[in-house]
Amino acid sequence: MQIKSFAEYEETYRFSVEWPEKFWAGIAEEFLWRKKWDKVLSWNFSEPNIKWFEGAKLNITENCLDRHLAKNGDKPAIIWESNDPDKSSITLTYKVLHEQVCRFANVLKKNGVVKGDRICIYMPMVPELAVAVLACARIGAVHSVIFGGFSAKSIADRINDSACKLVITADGSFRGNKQIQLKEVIDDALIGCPTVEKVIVLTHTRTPVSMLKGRDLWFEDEIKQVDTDCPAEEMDAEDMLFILYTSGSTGKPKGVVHTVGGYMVYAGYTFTNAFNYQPDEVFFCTADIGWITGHSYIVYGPLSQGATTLMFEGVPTHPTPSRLWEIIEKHKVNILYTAPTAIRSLMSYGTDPLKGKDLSTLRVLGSVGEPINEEAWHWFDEEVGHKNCPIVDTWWQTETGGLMISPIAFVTPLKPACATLPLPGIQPILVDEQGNEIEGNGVNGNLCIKFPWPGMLRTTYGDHERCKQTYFSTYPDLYFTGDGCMRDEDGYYKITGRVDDVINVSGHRIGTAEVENAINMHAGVVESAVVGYPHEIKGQGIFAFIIYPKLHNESDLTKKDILQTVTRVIGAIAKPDKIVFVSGLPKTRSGKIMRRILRKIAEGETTNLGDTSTLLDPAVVEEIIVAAKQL
Ligand code: 7RM
Repeated sequence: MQIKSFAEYEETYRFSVEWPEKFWAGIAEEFLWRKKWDKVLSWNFSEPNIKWFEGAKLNITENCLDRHLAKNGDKPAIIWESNDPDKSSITLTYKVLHEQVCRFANVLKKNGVVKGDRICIYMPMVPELAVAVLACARIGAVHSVIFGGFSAKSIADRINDSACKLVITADGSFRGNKQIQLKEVIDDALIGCPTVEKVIVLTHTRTPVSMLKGRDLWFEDEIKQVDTDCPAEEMDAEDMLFILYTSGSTGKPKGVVHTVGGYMVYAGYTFTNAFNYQPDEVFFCTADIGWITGHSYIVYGPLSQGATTLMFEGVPTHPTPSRLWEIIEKHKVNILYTAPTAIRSLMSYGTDPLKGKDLSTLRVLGSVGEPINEEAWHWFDEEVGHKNCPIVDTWWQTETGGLMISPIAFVTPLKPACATLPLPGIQPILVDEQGNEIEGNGVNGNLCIKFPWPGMLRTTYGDHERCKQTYFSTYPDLYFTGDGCMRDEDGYYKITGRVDDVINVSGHRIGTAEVENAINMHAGVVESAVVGYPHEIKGQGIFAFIIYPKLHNESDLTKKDILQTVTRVIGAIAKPDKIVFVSGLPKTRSGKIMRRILRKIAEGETTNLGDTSTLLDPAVVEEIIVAAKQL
């Protein structure tokens, strides 16, 4: 199923558009099914209702584990590299991983988990996290992984939204020189989570934790009490595999739902093709499993293809800016998949940290999470790839399950900082504000997808109407991505960034409304408006304009207090980088905040603010400009 030449890509692409069902059935044939499908696809984007491989029976872990045992049982499945460079790495072969997954699946069963139950996972980047994820999938439980940087309140909201029955966590996590007391955060969260019956706690940082009688259990104790035989639960292709919460432009994060069959086929197919994975290669994705990139390209994509996936607990620049290069050298990494924010951060140390590091095993490089700037692209190409490794700039989303618009390594002719062309089966279209298709090349528009693909979201958990409203109602019969996009003279796609109120901070999606709600919870705050602004390392930073009438002399302390509130309500990842206190916000006569103007001010623009004729009170703008300048 690996595409070998550009001509073959073009031919495959044409076929996939003309005969989508035949195309995807052909790809799906390469996976292990207990029973094949009765129907490849039924769909409409109006409800929406999307079903792939209806009637098929399978278990994704038999594809990720069991089917590799006979030939590749002793091949490394997961190589784990600790946060601490002096600690030795751990290798789990397919045989060992299979055994651990079965064992932990039996632990879940022993604690009353059955098919369909939702399980919250809040863990450090350790092998047991992958084991926990796969153990859920083994028995048909639905995992909801929450990134280690979210607060107790965020966790509680997510646990309650999907009524999780059990939580899997650890005492704490290491990230660089920071430690997070994961269990403590879970304890705080669970005060408001009546559905959670059991908490399984892994020992990792060896920080003291409180263990509640009758609720909390040690991971290490539990796995001793079960055996390693755990037949996989037979799943329907359209049974739920996982929920992953993601931010949008309004309200609370949505639980994006992916199902077993289509997601598996899509993650596996895109992995093998875009990265040109070869047997025995080591694939290193630097994302956290708490995000979709980790789900699809640390766990499911690589393992479904029998690959070796490297899992790194720490951060690329700790304890020194050479760390990432040392890991590549140590584990002879062949494919490196990372984010522009990481590249820019590494780039800021110059090329000294690279000196003497053997990166000659690298064959393919990948970028994901945000638009990559040309400077970072060239640095990656020259200093890391030595102009010898194709860079795949992969555009996709939590909702798409896998890569959508991306070069295929060694196949697609590249352009710097460009996601290039849709993968087979993906039908992008650009539309204007009214939803009219923008045809031809050399054009800009809002990026939509007009035909289903197996990895797409099926619903948002517990609220199908919200899924419809968010993704399928802006433009009838199209999936709307929320991204702006240019199609250049050659028909290549270049993503320009979000066109909605979502900020992309270091490749993490943060809704402006969410941050505003958090700020507004702080005593003394009357109103706030949050926008993104260009940030050298993070891509975008968070800029908050806050009305706080009773400001005292120590306004810096008040700022810190507000940051503390945001940390409590959402998590440290949503802390504004800049705060200005203002007496009013630019509003239209109908009371809408004119974010367009605030965005310009946040970018440092002072004169050219666009059309301000609908402003209720122009004096407010003058004041804000002065205040922003003084930062
Ligand atoms: C995989 C992931 C999705 C949003 C998406 C875009 C932005 C992601 C690229 C990109 C330009 C890229 N999922 N985005 N990849 N923009 N070029 N290669 O990041 O759900 O967390 O974010 O990220 O705005 O809509 S996500």
